[in-house]
Amino acid sequence: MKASFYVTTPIYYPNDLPHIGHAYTTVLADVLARWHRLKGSNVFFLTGTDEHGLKLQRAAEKKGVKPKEFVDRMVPEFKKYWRLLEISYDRFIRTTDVDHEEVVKKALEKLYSKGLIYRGVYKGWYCSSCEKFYSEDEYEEKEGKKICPIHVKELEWVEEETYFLKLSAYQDQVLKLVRDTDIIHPRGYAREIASKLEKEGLRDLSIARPKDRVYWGVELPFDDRYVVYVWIDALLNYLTGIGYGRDGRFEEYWSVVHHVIGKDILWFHTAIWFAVLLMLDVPPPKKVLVHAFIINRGLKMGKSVGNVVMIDDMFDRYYSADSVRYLLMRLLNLEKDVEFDVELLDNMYNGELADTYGNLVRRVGVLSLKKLKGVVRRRELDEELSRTSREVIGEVLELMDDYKISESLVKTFDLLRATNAYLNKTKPWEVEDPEPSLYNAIEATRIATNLLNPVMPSITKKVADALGFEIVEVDKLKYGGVKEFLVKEAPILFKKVKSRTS
Ligand code: ME8
Repeated sequence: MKASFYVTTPIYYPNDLPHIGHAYTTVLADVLARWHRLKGSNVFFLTGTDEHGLKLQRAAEKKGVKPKEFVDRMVPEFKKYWRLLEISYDRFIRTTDVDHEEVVKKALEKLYSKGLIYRGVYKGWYCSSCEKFYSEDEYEEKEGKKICPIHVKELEWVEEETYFLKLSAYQDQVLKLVRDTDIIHPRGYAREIASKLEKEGLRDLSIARPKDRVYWGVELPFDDRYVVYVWIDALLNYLTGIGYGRDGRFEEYWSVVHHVIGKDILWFHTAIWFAVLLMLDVPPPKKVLVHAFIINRGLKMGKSVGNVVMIDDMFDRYYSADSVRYLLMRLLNLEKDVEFDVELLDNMYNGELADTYGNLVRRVGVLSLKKLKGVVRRRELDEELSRTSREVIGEVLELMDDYKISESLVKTFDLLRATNAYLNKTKPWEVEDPEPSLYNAIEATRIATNLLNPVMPSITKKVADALGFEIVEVDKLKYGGVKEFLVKEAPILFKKVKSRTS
């Protein structure tokens, strides 16, 4: 039976265009989706937009349009960028989708009828950019003002009658899931949440907003003066996306769900989400895969800080989706923040993509056409390249299954470098019988290209077409597996960028 794989990204706030921080997460999720397709699994990949709440309401008001009109205008922009980056999602969910609003209402009804929701008064400091309340030990203080540590802007005092969700009743069960299972990855994040739970506990959460303040949301099914708190609405998208309550696929995909998120929304996706799922009698996610931030000048990239790099900027400099995807995944670090450094990216682009991969493909292409009229038959296999290929396949399989994408790219490039060195050593341009050398060089190029396919889907397809092979499922990938290459052309894959320092 085929294995299944379900991967999600956060649903982004469409108050602004997505930037490379959003692309970082979305490309990561896409690479995992493509990797699992390459492993022969049934894959479902969900992304989308988080359209309700105060932040969106205010963004629309600022533009002088109704919230729905505003989000309807923004969604095509997100889809455009994801198309540009070749994001292969199966569904783009919007929290304004009818089936989602139904799921939110049903879930809230269930929680209410189970006696898990009660009325009370909430007082606290709120950040509308995070859409969350900050406690005393979480916010920062500057000149007597309470400041959001993420958006570096003043918090607002909110005091209102609301409804609470009894998260506190689930504190022990949630702590167990956080501490004693391997759901949260990497484990440092699990320790962080466990320690927060131990220190502060899991407090009941205000899950309703009075319509006279926040009118843009899903109405509470048991009190029409309120809308549902945007984070509860948003988290439930992961259930709607695969047909919760109405579709047989739900069971299949839910048991293998991987939530890919940035570390800013870790608490919501662990403490709060695990408790809500327990309340709904839905098993916890299989994985919450967390990454750190891309930072610029020491701060998390964000519109309110004014240090964002846009996706267009990356395309202007590195030309194609494949190179942008490669560079983002090459930077990827789950544990540590990475500084956006153009010089470093230029060097990776020129040194790895252009000089190593591009140059190799061009060389084997040109030589095959010139020396063998493009027909390269299988000859004796080079032992060393064959062994290196086998090792690299094995290591990449392990690394990818451990979400170590950057490391797996480095490994694959070791094979490409070894192949360039092999060409230098065997010199097919001057020997009498260049076929053994060219066969082995193309074969190693094929293996590397196949492994790079999830990260660079178009360029690898172009290389496969030019050199005359197919991208195959990874378990069928074997050195020496191709009898004959019919090389059609020798493409130039990457145009070098002028490094700022050169
Ligand atoms: O939080 N570095 O949406 P959002 C790395 N709607 N990743 C970054 C980043 C950066 N500098 N900036 C943004 C929300 N991200 C909610 C989510 S899900 C049920 C609801 C990525 O538009 C990262 O994945 O603020 C982060 O978690 C996400 O964008 C936040 O997107």
